[in-house]
Amino acid sequence: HNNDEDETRYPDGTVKLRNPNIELMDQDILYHLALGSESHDLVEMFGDVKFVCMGGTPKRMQDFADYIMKEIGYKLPTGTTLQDISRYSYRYSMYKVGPVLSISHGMGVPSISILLHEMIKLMYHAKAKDPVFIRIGTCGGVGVDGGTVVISDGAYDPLLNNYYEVPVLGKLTSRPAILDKKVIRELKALADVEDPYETVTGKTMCTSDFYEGQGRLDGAFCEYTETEKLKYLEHLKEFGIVNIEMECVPFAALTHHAGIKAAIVCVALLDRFNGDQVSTPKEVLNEWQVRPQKLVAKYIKRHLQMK
Ligand code: R2B
Ligand code: URA
Repeated sequence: HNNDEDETRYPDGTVKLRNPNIELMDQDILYHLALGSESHDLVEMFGDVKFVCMGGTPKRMQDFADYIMKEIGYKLPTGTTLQDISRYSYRYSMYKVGPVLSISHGMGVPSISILLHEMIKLMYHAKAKDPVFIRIGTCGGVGVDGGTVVISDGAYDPLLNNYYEVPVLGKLTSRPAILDKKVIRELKALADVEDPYETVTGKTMCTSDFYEGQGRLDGAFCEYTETEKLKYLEHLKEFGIVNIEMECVPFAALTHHAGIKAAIVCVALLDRFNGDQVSTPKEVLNEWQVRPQKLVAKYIKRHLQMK
């Protein structure tokens, strides 16, 4: 444990909240999860959580829950099926498979940041010990082929700053976007050299828009040339950016601020040097999207066996 962790976590690994207001409240309603600290026994429901996996879509996260269930050999209580715990929120979907949570975060910075506030508080209320947060996502490649798995080793905004800036009370606050080096190393080591695709590590850029924000030529608007786009991608590549997505900066910053270890594993849907449209057939994309899940499942299995 380094100093930062001591500040943000209790010796037993439970999450310390850096907000004194919460303890003074009668009840904390996790509105977008359809859960509450008084209406639900959060310790009973979530106290055993070790891995919090997040990804954009409800379908992918339900598939991941089914997949991880098989992989870790988890059996649901007889007569029950996997339920979306947050179904009454109509916002995010959450599935629990033993020590693994699988949750959808929607698209972009605001959506994942709301979820992270509530997930960090959920871990605190539940007294979960040393939970690791992992984002399983999709991205655009910068000089890497479609189908490539990218483990982020840094999270940068479009100005290439590796911190998360949010206006708070009319002033910009800045929090460092830091992912866990050890988790990154372990994930990289678990990649199978026999896989018919590459697994690479590199810097990830986070944008607030899919089209102009990522230098695409195919949005509703475009006021730059293809040459300018390619020059920009070249500039990103030289800086070490290997992929572009829309959540890494708040994900890295808010988990780090909470003293929670975090990693991001994405599959590239295309190499942005070759185009902008996601035109790969659905069946192929579906196979690609399983790739990060396989790697994260290996990581989870390995850690469950170590105990
Ligand atoms: C990757 O894919 C989504 C946009 O298509 C966005 O959520 C992201 O980060
Ligand atoms: N997600 C993104 O944010 N960008 C892409 O190019 C593909 C997926």
